[in-house]
Amino acid sequence: MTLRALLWDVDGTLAETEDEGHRIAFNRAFAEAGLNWHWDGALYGELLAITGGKERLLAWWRRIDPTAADAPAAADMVRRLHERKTAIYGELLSRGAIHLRPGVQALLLQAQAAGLRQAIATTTTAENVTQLIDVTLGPGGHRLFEAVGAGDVVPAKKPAPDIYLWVLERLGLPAHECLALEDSAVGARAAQAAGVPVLLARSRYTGNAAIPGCLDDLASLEGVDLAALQRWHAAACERPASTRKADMCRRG
Ligand code: XBP
Ligand code: MG
Repeated sequence: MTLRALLWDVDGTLAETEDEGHRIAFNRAFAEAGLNWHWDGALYGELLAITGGKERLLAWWRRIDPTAADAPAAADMVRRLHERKTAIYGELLSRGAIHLRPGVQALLLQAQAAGLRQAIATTTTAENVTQLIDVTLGPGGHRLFEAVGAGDVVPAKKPAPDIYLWVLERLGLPAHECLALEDSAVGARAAQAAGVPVLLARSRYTGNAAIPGCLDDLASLEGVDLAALQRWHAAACERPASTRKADMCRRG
């Protein structure tokens, strides 16, 4: 089975954006708005189970004050807070606060040189992805990715498979010819639900709980080369049907 495309998650996989960017930006937006909300690392780790910044904000608000969070004005407040958070995240990026994780750039360039197709499948806001690519890979970095599936382009965020299905459709490839690179349980579930084999590279917020069904479970992509990805992908298709999703490695 030939590996034709790499599908990259963004937050936690390309970079440690959650701690270096998103969490800081959320807290600054809260402070600017005069709210006494503060998400420390432990709380944020818990809240990451809810993907999407706007969805996370609303879920948090419902947890601490359900009446206010369900009032008619709440949606506008969440939208404004999130807009400001996105602007602050952009400022952090442009100040060089966020870096690609070790091994990521080498793998991206190796895949490009070998003619592999690459795409992004993320729940984060599209402008965050554009700017992350600009500041870490330069304007030429955009040529690496044939499709960018991000944020609200699909209604249901990870762990729903929608963003992966959207990207597969753009690439015109079957799921089993792709490999997803993910850092989280929700991300892995999304890719698997779309039938895409997943290689897990744990990030700061992944935790230690087992994440079933991944081709391997790494602490980092440092030192991982394309030949290794091809071996993992090939091995996924050799597994007995009982140990993998039926649609993951259809032959033909
Ligand atoms: C991770 C997320 C995102 C970010 C915040 O996405 O859940 O919601 O935490 O981004 P992934 P926004 O791992 O799929 O890249 O505030 O822009 O939604
Ligand atoms: Mg992620």
